[in-house]
Amino acid sequence: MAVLANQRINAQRLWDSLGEMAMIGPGVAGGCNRQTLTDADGQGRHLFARWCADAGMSMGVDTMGNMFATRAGTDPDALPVYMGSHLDTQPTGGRYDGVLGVLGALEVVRAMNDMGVKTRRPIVVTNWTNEEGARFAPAMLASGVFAGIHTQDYAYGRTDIDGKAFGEELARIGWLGDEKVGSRKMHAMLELHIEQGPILEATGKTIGVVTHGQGLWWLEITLTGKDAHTGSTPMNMRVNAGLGMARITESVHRIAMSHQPNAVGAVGQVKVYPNSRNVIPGKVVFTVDIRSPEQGKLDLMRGEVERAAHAVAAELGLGCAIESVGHFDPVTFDPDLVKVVRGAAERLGHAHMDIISGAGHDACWTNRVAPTVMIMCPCVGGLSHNEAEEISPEWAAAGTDVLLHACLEVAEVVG
Ligand code: HGY
Ligand code: MN
Ligand code: MN
Repeated sequence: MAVLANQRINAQRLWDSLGEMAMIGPGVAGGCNRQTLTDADGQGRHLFARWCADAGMSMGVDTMGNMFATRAGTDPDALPVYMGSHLDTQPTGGRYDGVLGVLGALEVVRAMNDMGVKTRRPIVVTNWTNEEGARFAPAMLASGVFAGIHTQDYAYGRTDIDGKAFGEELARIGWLGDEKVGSRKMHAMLELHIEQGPILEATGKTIGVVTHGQGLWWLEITLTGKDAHTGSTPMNMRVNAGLGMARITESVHRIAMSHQPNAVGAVGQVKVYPNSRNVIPGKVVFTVDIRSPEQGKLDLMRGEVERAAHAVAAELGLGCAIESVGHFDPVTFDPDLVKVVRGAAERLGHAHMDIISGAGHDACWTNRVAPTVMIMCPCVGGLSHNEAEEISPEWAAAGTDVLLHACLEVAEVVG
C-alpha cells in the first residue's frame, strides 16, 4: 500500500471525459439538459458504456436501467465494491452533479489499470437511472427500487408531464436490461459528488467527509377552484386556486424559517390549469420540497405544511388533496467507511471536514442495503441545479484521488 500512496488519478483525462459527456444533452447556457430516459440520456449511456469497455470492464444492466461495469478482482466470489452516481441531469442542470461521481469512478478504474493494480474484490462502476426525479418523481427512483424501497411496477408506472411512462421510455431508449433489479449484493458503495452547497468553499476545505444526509418530503398538492374570467368576475365570487398556491408557498417558506438553522423548504414545480392569461386558475398542482437532517423536525414540518395547506384551501373555498411523491428519512452513513474516507483525505493532504449532505443521493438508498459513504468536493458559490454550476479541475481531481485511495483500501489491493 505504501507504494501506492503516491499514486494519483489522471486529472486531465478525467476533466476531458467530463467535458465530452457535457456535450451530450447540452443546455442553453453552458450546462446540461440530459434528463432521464431521453434520447440524450441514451447517448450518454452509450458513451459511458464504450469508455467502460475500453477500460476492460464488463457491463451489466438491470430492469431499471441501472448500469454496472465490473473490473474483475482476484476473488470472483468476494462481494464487490461499488462506486458511482448518476448521469441524468436537471432540465437546467450543471455538468458535474452526478456525472463527477460516475466518471470519477471510471477514472479510478482507468488509473488502477495504468498502475497495474489488482484487488481481491471486484470493483463495479455504477450509473443509477433517474436520480434527479425531475422528469419522473420521486428522485433516486432506480436506486430506490434496487434497495427495495419502491416496487418496479410503481416505478414503471411513473409518468412525466406529458404522460409518458417510465417503463415505456426505458424500453424506448433501449436500456431496459435483463438483470433482476436488486439481485446484486454489495460489499460497500462509495459515491463521489459535488457538495451543491457553499460550506466547503466558504471554509476553504477541498474534501467533504459525508457522515449524514438530510431527510426529505416531496408533497404534491392539488388545489381545485373554478375557472372564471379574470376581468368580469367580481373579487368576492372567485375560487382562485392560484391564490391558494401562492399563500401555501409563502407558508412553506415561513415554516422552514421557523425551524432554522437546519431546515429548508420551497416549491419548485408548478402546473397551473388552464394556464391562460385571462382565466382565473381553476386548478393548480405543485410540489412542496421540505428537508432537515433532524427526523423530528422533518416530520413536524410535514404536519405544519399539511395543516397550512388545508387552512388556506378552507379559507378560499378550494378543494385540497395532498400526496407524498417522495420521501426518505435522514441518513447516517457507515462509520467505518467514513473513517476510510477521512484517512484517505488526510494521507493525501487535503483540507477536509465532516459534512451533512443537503441534497439527496442514490447513496441514501444503497445505505439501506450495504455499508455506504459519500465523498464531496466544493462547487463554486455552492451553486447547483443551475447551468452555471462550476467546479475546478483541482477539486475534481482531489475528490477522485480520495475515491481512488478509499477504493484501494476497501477493495483490498493484492500484490
Ligand atoms: O433532490 C435532490 O436532492 C437530488 O438532487 N435529486
Ligand atoms: Mn446528484
Ligand atoms: Mn441533482
